[in-house]
Amino acid sequence: MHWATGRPMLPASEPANACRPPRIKRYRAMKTETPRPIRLKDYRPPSHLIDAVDLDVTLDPTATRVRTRLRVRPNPASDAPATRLRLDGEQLALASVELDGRALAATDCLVSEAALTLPAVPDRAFTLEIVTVINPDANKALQGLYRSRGIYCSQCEAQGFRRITYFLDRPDVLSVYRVRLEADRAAVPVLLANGNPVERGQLDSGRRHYAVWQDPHPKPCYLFAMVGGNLASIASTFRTMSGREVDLRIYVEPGKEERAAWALDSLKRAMRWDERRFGREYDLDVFNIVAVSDFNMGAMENKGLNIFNDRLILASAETATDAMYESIESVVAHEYFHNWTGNRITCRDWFQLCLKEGLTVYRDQEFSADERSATVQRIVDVRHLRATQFPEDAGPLAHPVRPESYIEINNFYTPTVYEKGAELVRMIETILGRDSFRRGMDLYFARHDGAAATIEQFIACFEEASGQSLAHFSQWYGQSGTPELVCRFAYDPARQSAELEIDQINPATPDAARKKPLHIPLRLGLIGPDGRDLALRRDGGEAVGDGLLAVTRRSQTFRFVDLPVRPVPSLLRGFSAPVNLTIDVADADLAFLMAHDSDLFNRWQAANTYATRLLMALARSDDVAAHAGRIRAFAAALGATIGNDGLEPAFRAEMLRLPGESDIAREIAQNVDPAAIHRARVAMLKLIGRALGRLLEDLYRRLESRAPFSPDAASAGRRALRNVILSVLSARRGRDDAARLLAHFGQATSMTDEAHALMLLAASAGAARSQSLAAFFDRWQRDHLVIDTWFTAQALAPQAATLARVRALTRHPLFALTAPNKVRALIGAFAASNPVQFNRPDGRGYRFVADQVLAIDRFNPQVASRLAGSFRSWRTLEPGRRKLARQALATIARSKGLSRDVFELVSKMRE
Ligand code: B3K
Ligand code: ZN
Repeated sequence: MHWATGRPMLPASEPANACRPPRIKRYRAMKTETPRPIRLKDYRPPSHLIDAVDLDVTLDPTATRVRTRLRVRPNPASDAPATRLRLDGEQLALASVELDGRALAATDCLVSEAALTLPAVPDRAFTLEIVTVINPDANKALQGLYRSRGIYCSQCEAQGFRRITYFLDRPDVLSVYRVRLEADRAAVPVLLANGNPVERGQLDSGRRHYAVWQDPHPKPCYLFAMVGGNLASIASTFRTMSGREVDLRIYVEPGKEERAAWALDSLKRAMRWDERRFGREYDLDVFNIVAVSDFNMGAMENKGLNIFNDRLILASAETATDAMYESIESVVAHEYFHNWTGNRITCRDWFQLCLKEGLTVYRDQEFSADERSATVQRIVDVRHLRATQFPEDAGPLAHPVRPESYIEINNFYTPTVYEKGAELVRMIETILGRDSFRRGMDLYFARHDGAAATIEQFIACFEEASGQSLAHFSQWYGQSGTPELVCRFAYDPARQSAELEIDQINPATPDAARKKPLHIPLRLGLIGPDGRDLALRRDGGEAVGDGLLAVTRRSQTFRFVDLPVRPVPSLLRGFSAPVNLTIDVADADLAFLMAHDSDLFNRWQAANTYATRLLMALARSDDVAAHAGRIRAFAAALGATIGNDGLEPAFRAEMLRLPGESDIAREIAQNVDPAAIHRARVAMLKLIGRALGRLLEDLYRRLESRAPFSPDAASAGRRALRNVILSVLSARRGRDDAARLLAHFGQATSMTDEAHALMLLAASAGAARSQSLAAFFDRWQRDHLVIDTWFTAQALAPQAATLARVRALTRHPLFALTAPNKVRALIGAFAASNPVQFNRPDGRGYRFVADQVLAIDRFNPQVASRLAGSFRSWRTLEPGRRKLARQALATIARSKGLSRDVFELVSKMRE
């Protein structure tokens, strides 16, 4: 009997023989007992497999009805009893259950807050039909099915499908899906699901309609997606390498179609690149992308129906910065690349997450490197890795790229899994060489297509394809912490040889005290006084092909011979491994590397090391005059690069960008005083601005462009250099500098220039600050994406008044705590990117963020948990701030009803 046709949950109409529905707790986080960790070593195959899923969904804002028909069979690979079936399910109103067409009695099924258990199913294949009712409008966790600005959309990774229907919600259960969606035709004219469209029609004299979608590729339920709403679209076609025509379409809010052109162009370039570079062809007749406003993260790779945060789709010259254009290009590519690395081959369990994420980040980085400047891309990626992953690895949240346990899997979509995971793939390529790496990838695609795989299986493909053992290397996957290479280089003029001694230190982390030495590929060069690389020959005459050394032990010495002159070593070229490297090099040698290294990444690294060294010295003593000579010498070395028109502007921009305050804090590592770091950075910028004034002013003028806006890499590079110059010149705070900044803002012809100037103005004092913010607000208040820049500019201002302003802005009519983009733009930016005000010495920054974490955790645990992560480096602070941060964390920990997400993070941070 079905009793979901009317309202579910009404006990009066409840038939005696049906399963009793669970009492729904409406999207409130709950914690009844201390959550227990899930462990990799406990992995067991599923008791059953689900070969086919047939869904029939009737969309309704508060009572969407989902009829699920599952073709279930016992899993031959499982030793669990085949007669007991436990299906995951949360926040569901269960309406009915039928097995092979027979309604189940209440005694045949047990319903809890987390599952539906059928204790006596047949020991053979059977069909299960389940009807659930869900409430999209009440769903502010944005997991499962919800509505964003009137658009129904779903988010199932990691465990959202269980909020749509009861299911084996784990990635190693792969099924083919047929989905029928039905809705009011006027309110919901567009109905989309995974796969290919197979049927559509009208009902109820055209008042209602339906669409049927079929996905022939078996997939885990986390890749399921459905969308319904009033959406407009832009379309194009793509002819694949074997000549098939694919319809491409991007759905956006009506009126915003033109702003999706760059995303569509990026998609086509990504599709072509994956064919050329990896031989991967797209495999459905259509590829759809939908942009929605409320999304917990950037985007989601659902098979054939990617769903995106609209800030990663919509762009126009007036509204998007170059950085946004770049992000759109790389995230569209990333989600597309998942079609093979993630969707065709998925993960056996969530511990293998880096199998799809690390690999796909590696692929999108390579795509961006090919589309843009490879050197600049590497610099940007390494900067990002160091800014996000290194602190994670050095703090209480350290975990291996493949973690061994979790309480809440959503807490493990981390920089370690993504960015360090990508570095591990890159190291495999470095160690094996490009051709063997490609053969390994080909084998992986061929062998595991259509299956759920593990890291061991991935590694085995490279070992087989190359004939090389990766046994030692693969320990990277299980060991957290950033290795440190302490290097000493000594030249012996009498013997015309040099020795490079390397100690590998593998620091203890809270998750594991004992560490093993890892296999670290170290690329190096030795540069002669004329600026050219010398031939690398090891003792015994062995040539070091491609400059690659294998550091495998705790202590190793490499001896190089036939060196007629003292060379300057250039180590870790291209950042060949995610490690910290220290070597005692003179300032003069760093200046030499900045000017001569044939590896452009290491030229940037030399500048970065040099600048960091000076900034650390400045932060230790406020005596600027004592350091002025060294800073001027650095500025002179920098000036030679910045003024070199033979180098591309984007690279010069990276050279001129000083390390950020958090970068300096990371290097200082203990007893950090964020205010001293801030003062040091301001002072150094000012000195460089003065030392290079004429050169920078001249370049600033020469880089001005009157050409129409184009988002290409070369144009963006020129804007980037001009904007960094503007920052350095503005730091001098001269009258001309203030005028230049105001003119830059007032005459900006792109959002890149406008937003950059706004950030600088918002950080300044005086009338220009409030006037520019007001002007920006007037111009952009109706654009829900651009206005985020206005929130962020205010959140990042280093003045003491910022906290009060941020607090007031949380009550602004355009702000909503339930909108993740707004939370990230205002509170997230304050906590993560304004170190001096988040770490106020009075602790009010911490208390404010802790309060926001608790408020958000009541309805969106994932966003709350991300925000709580801002405290991850609290132990590195000086004692006064450390104590206040600890108190704020204790306040969160003491609160009742924490979600699993926040509970896990805060517990780890306090350990
Ligand atoms: N796979 C998604 C991330 C899902 C996050 C779930 N908490 C997007 C991506 O990495 O491509
Ligand atoms: Zn991804």
